[in-house]
Amino acid sequence: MAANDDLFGNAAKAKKAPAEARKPTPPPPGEDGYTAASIEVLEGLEPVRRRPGMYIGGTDETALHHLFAEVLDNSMDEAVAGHATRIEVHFEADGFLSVTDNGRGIPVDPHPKFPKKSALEVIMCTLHAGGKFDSGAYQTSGGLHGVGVSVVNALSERLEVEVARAQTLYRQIFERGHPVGKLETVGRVANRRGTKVRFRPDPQIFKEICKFSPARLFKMARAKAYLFGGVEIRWKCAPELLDPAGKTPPEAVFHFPGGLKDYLAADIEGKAQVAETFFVGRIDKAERHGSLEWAVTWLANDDGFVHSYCNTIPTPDGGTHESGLRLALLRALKDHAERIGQGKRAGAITSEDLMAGCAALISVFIREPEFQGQNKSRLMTVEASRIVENAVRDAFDHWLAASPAQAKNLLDWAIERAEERLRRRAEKDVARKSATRKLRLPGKLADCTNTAADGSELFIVEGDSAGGSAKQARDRASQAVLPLRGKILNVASATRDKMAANQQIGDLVQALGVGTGSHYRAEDLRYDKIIIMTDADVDGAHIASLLITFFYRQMPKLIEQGHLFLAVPPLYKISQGAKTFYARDELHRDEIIKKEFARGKVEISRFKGLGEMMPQQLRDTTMAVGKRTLLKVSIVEEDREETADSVERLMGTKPEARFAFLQERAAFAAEADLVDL
Ligand code: 28F
Repeated sequence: MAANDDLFGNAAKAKKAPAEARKPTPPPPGEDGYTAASIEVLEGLEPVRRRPGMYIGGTDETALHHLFAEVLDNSMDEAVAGHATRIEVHFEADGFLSVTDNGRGIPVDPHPKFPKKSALEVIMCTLHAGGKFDSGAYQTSGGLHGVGVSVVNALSERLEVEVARAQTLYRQIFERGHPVGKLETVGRVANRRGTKVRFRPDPQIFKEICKFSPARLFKMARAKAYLFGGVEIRWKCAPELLDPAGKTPPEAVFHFPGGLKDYLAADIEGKAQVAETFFVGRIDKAERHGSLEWAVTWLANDDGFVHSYCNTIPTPDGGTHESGLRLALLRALKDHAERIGQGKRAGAITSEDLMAGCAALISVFIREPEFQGQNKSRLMTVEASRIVENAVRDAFDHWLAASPAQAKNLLDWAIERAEERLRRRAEKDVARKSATRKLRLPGKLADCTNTAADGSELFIVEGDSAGGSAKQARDRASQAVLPLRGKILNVASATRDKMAANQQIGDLVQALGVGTGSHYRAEDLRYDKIIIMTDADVDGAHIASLLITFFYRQMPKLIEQGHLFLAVPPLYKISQGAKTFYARDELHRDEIIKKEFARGKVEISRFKGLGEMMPQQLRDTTMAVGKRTLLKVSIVEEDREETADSVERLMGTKPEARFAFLQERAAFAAEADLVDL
């Protein structure tokens, strides 16, 4: 597909401006239609180093990996434009990361406005708006989505660019955005072309984490290959950089001509589906506006997801392409129901019912997309909704008509979900109607007097004795306590019925006031903070992991919206006379002794459990706002898959996976803890 393939009708559709308004004709373009003049030169790179957060959202690990995304997106743009077929990603032992494509090669001719500088140097050293469209060199660009490779240059302690173009190899080196030499002609290269960017992030900018995570790089590269089947991406990583227990290989080749179909199959591996086959499709010239691809299925027992992309860039906050998809699926299904005489029963189905269990991927390619949000994570291009809806609805009509059995399974499943939702709402209404009847709360809950969720906290504690201490130690106005008796159900390996029958889970769900799974309603949450407060021992850790598994599987939004915390009770009390300190672990204990008790004898006692702590101690060390330590439970966006794998491996139904995990880490178990497995 050559670059000048007209994938998008916009240019043809745009009305010609009246002659006098037209800009002076640009200088004659080079042999490949590129003119350097198309890059608007805006400003130097100093602002980028001063406030990196403005350009890459921060300097944490996620921001660090945006550097890789930016460079990779530029190679992907070359591939999507039909000029590159291969990309290599190589993470080297010395911490350098290189991306190489076999595209046209960044232009090196002198820049008309800066005759002494090459176009390459201007691109590398100036923050420029995406001139990618003016020059006609590209039809779509993910790279526009980001901030340009110059930002990567500014934030790298060293960056080397090699360009192979017109049988000549050029190279230029930069340090922190400044050229350390002029563009040099290295020599002739017979059958090589393209661009290579090799860089190492600057530890002066990325102070905490300056090392790429091979697992993240691997997944980001793989995702790109799924999103554009016309490119082969080769992955290579120095073996010494790999986590021995991880699953990231030192080498891999990603090439998925099957596109999103393969991606979806990998995403839902093993989960039961409502219909046997996926609903997949792609349109390469939808109404001459753009191209799109989708892969959809419905999961019988798991909550679904929609992952969407624009120009191979993830749009985690959805947008117009996703709304077009949802609308198309719902309308086509209802039309189908009408056709087979089930219109009435299907009337109750809402988009939430249908999408709750829907696992869908959608990828659109749009010229000059509009995004919303600080990190441009939501697509706003209005016509994307119409393009997607028309294309998907038409295709889904055919899919439903072509396989009546599958269509019936899907329709029955959707109707069941709608009816279940209506039943739950009826129950809620009954509860609400009997206004006098108190909200059904578990007897064991010692609620706080505040009725508003804002500022209220729920401590989930293990056992009645800890519960007793916590009830005495708490601030009754804002702190509620729910004692759970013994180990709670492991929801990762329990059936839905077993879960529904479990008293502890029932109490927890009632106390929180929200439903589980797709019935979770954030606005009904009765507390702002949910704090798991278990003993600082193995059993306490186990209870905490069971509770986290429950929230992760049944109320993931509660974690994603930052409501879940772990209390950190002290393990040691250190005193000398009237002077008392508390330590959360051995390390903290030794630090305190060194710092606070340099001289004389100290008395050290270890807490066996919360139940044996005096309420005052519990309040002053673990519960009181401002005196306590809380750990927030969160899911790192890029580790979503990793997290799902870990929960499945550690808590899931396959003991052999747990066994393998223990074996791999046996070396870390203290001697005393080794058991004869
Ligand atoms: C490892 C990262 O950055 N590859 C790239 C090209 C090719 C052209 C280009 C890039 C600015 C506004 C045109 C060449 N010849 N890999 C990469 N490959 N940039 S970045 O042009 C940039 C100009 O539009 C290119 C003809 N047209 C475009």
